[in-house]
Amino acid sequence: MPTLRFPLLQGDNDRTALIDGERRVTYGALHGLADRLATGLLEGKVDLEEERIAFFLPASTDYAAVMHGVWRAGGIAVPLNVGATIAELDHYLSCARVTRLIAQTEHHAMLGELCAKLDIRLLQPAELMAGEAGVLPAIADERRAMMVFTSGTTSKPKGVVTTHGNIRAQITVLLDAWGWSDSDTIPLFLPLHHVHGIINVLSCGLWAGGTVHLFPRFDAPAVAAHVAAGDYSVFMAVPTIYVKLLDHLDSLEEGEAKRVCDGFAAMRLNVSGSAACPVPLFEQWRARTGQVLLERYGMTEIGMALSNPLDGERRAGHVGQPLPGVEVRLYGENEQPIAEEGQPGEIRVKGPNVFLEYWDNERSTRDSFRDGWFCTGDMAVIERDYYRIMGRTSIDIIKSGGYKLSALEIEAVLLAHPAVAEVAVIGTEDATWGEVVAAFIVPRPGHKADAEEIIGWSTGQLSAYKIPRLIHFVDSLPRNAMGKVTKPDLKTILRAASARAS
Ligand code: MLC
Ligand code: AMP
Repeated sequence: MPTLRFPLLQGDNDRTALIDGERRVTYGALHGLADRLATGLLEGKVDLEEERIAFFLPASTDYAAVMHGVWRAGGIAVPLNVGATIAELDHYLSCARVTRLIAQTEHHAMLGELCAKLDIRLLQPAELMAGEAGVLPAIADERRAMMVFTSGTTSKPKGVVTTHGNIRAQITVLLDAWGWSDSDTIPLFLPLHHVHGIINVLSCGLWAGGTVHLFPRFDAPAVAAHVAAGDYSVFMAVPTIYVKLLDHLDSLEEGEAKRVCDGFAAMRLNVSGSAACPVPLFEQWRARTGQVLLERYGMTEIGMALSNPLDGERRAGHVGQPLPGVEVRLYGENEQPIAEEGQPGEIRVKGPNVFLEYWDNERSTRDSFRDGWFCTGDMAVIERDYYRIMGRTSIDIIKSGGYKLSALEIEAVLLAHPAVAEVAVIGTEDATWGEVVAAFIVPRPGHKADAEEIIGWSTGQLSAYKIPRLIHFVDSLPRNAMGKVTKPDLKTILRAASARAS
């Protein structure tokens, strides 16, 4: 039985694993596709030996078959952002030293030149699944399984490498903590190049033997219609999506809005994460749907670490307690663990869920651990036994709609524009997105640039969600005695401006 050999797809063979448009794909069919794809990738070899296989695929049966096929053949799965620009893909593919890229034929024209430049074979899922399934290797838990790119405090995103054992730990802890079962059905509209979509929704759903309903992107009316029809038992999203759903409810006529709210009320669980859920949003969601959001805290490098309980108090503005098997400590500035409640410190994490390394980046890997503890860069405090996230240690990390963005990566792109002499990028608070990207630009003398021109320049180089929403042209940037831009001053300037405007 394939389910015993590779327990990431646990459903009985005739149960529905995926709903993909009009198609229902059973566990048996998905196993078959993954085995055939693995065999196709192996091309007669015994094991891919951690070859990096990238895929540029939207949420689809092919995506799941490719992910599991790469794992079964012993490769490292590198899921790519389907909204990425060629410049971003160039970085991911060359950093990971990818040898083969899987994409649908319709994307081959767009990817062909880059693949030729990087000497990557461009394939499509159907050709890899064309043959019969053969013998597949046994894969040990400590083998590398996946590389997901994450923005950090360096200008280019880093590849976070997790092992099969890490992935297993990240999934199984949630199956227990959140009571997953094979009768669960969950919609998946989150991007599949980040752990929220990959681990919490797709992988948990499939390991539990449940059904995952795939959407190519978040579409409030489409999702709400299925909720109203009572199609789902569990719902997981970033706070921005809950804001967008509340806006959508406001746009519906009363009867339809009630049916959607009733659909949410009937679910067994609504989870929020990837960014802070503001207390007013938590309260509005409860008032409108009767659901008490379960907020949890996680990160690409660790999967999930802290969670409010399934049974018990789910406290607004708090992320609960460490998940079973995940060790969490707060460390103060003196590098000592904090013993009492109420004292803020950096969250550090240890456990089988914690990633192996940043790919090809020994220095960043070393710098991100202290005494075996992974340093998250997030600050928190414990209040009446529950953790509350206070913010990040670096001002250069921005969270917009659940995406983590690096101010330095955006600055590097803007600075390359001929009319830009200096630039500083910050995140500024926003009711829908949590934070939005704001850029302060000092123009180069003799050059003319306007916001439209800068946005056009960024569009070819950065994914849409990284492009600055606010652009301010200034004569100079505030700097301290060392000449460093004082970004907190820029935040204050924007806050004062928005207070004046409202
Ligand atoms: C889209 N846009 C964004 C944006 N998402 N801008 C800023 N921040 C974002 N996050 C842009 C679009 O490109 C578009 O630009 C405009 O906003 C309006 O688009 P939209 O159609 O209204 O938005 P939509 O496409 O629906 O996207 C919103 C969203 C999406 C919330 C569904 O951002 C999303 O899927 N976010 C989830 C990210 C995620 O999964 N993070 C988890 C990381 S893992 P224009 O110019 O075309 O108008 C992690 C660990 C953990 O954090 O704990 O889980
Ligand atoms: P990523 O690197 O994209 O995986 O994003 C991880 C980051 O998202 C964490 O380091 C936190 O800063 C943030 N995050 C995740 N969940 C929460 C939450 N519930 N509250 C506040 N911040 C969160």
